[in-house]
Amino acid sequence: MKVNVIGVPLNLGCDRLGVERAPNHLRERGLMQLIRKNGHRAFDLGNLYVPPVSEADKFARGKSMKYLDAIVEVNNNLAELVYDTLRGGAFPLVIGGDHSLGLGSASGVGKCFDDFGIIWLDAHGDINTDATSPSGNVHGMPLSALMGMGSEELVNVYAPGNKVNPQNVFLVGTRSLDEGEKALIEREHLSVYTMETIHLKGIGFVADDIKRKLRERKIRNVHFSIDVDSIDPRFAPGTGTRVAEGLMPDEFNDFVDHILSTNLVKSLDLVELNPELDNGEQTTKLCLEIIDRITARI
Ligand SMILES: [Mn+2]
Repeated sequence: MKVNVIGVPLNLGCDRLGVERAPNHLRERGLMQLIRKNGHRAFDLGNLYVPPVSEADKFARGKSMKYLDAIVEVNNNLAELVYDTLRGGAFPLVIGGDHSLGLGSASGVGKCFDDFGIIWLDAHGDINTDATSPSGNVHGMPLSALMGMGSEELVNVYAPGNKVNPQNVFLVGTRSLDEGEKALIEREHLSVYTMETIHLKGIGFVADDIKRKLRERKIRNVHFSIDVDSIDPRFAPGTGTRVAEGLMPDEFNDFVDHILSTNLVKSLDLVELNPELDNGEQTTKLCLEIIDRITARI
């Protein structure tokens, strides 16, 4: 199929240098050739423009959300690019950058499909709001904003209001949740599959459970958002917010295979690779393997 690669060299959501380098880093190591090898017509749409910021911009809109204006701007543009890509019958492959970009990419998906679900593979919840975030880093808030919770500026990116029904959100690999996030999960009855659940019941059970729910809810389209920190840091050290006891590569691959076998995945983010924090090229290589695996199955 036609695959549009969209680079998002955004680090404002994690407020740490290095992740912005990941899209070019992967390109220089054969990203496009890898996708073409799997039989796709792959186009590189380049990197989205990220406005330059100064230290004064960090808290220009209050202490609770750093670099808010620039992050909103980038996400708005990303949403339009993802929407156009889907409308053109192509697969958007969004390469981060930090996970605040999930807000824009899933917003673009939401404009294209009335019924869609989000599978968010991550060590964290990314469902803080401006009221609950301990850090003010927006990469911890995109998923709550997509569900219509938190600051208006984030909730109304690209289109007014919530983009996805909380019922159709699936968090997987979770092992580090803030108090406000735990409260939101309870309140909204979110489908969260923690590492504890995965260890107890197995990744196959988790994937089957998600597939069953997608079927029951007649969801025909899925946005798959993969944070590299979902994988155990022994295998993926090159990321900014490492949490121990993550997914083993086999579990990760199993899960990806299960989810892609549904043929419901219409778009993908791969985020939070930080080449500057990597152990040599270990995590970079892993990311290329992930993209190879995924593009061989779409
Ligand atoms: Mn994340």
